[in-house]
Amino acid sequence: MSATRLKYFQTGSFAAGNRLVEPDQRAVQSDPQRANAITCGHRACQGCGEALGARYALDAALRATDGDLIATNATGCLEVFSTPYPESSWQVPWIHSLFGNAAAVATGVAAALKAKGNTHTRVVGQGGDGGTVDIGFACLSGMFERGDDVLYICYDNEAYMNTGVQRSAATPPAAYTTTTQAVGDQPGAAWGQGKDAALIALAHEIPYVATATIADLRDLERKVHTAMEIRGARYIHVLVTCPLGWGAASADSIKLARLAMETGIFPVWEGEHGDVVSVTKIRHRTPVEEYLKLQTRFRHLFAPVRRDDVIARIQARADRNIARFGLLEALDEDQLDEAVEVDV
Ligand SMILES: Cc1ncc(C[n+]2csc(CCOP(=O)(O)OP(=O)(O)O)c2C)c(N)n1
Ligand code: SF4
Ligand SMILES: [Mg+2]
Repeated sequence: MSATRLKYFQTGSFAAGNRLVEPDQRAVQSDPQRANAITCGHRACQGCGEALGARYALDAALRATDGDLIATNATGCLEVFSTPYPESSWQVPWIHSLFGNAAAVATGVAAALKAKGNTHTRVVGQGGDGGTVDIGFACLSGMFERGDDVLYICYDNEAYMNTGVQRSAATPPAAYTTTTQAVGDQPGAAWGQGKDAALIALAHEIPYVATATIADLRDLERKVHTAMEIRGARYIHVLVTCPLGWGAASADSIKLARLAMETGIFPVWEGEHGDVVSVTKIRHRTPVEEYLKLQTRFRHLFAPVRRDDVIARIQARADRNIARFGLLEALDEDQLDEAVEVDV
């Protein structure tokens, strides 16, 4: 599926309306006949990036399969807010797995379909970062290495939000969570821990791996569509904002996701069979401080004593991503050398 990158006509507002592009380039959400995987009535917080990301991802998967889709869902916010018993917001066949086995349940559904001779119904597994990167990782890795015919989507809000904001292996260093308090010389989540699930997925050399954010929903839709055109194990890691867990304004959800991308904190790329094949370039290097200061999970870096040392270390991580993935064409050689040499 091709996609035209929109220009930002309204500089500074981050807005690019459907009215500015030709009808065939408009987002499907402007179409009253659009697919609708999650209807109104769910209990997500205002501004929940996970609700938005899941809706766009599953809508895209529904369109790609003409609605012939089954979804599995790990325990977590997405599962809880969408299915308060006995109700459900889902408009697709949907099964709640355990916290740690959404990938295995998806594999089982795909195997059952195959055993029945059904080659048309497709399967999507879903989970939060805790359910994916932590407790569900063995099931996911097995799904990858066996090449099971499943698209697995991780909605990464960088902590265990459903149970009250505990650290996961996707929580960034220095972030406050209820299990990484902002105390001591190195406040917040420890440095040198955690893992990059998308790069680990890529290392399995599966047919398709991508990262995305809710700041670029057209890009997310395109990646889901691309993934659904491929058979075998596929993985998409979506950064989704969480106003509650990040201590951010609900209205800043999209802005924060965009800042995560434009600072280099969250690189957006696509990979095939073990290689990165495309990256989303950023226009200019936005200082990480712009991103950090909008979230109370990082407020201990600004008061009562400003921690320039920690902010510089986070900047170095972002710069390393920019250099590693070639995110910013404008970086000159000296800056690139400087970025890769910083010890993070
Ligand atoms: C085996 C097991 N341990 C712990 C839990 C409790 N639990 C439910 S959801 C959750 C955290 C979910 O975090 P994540 O996967 O990141 O999803 P989020 O809520 O952040 O979207 C935990 C610890 C559980 N359901 N099962
Ligand atoms: S706690 Fe976060 S992830 Fe959960 S519903 Fe609220 S905003 Fe969404
Ligand atoms: Mg989470």
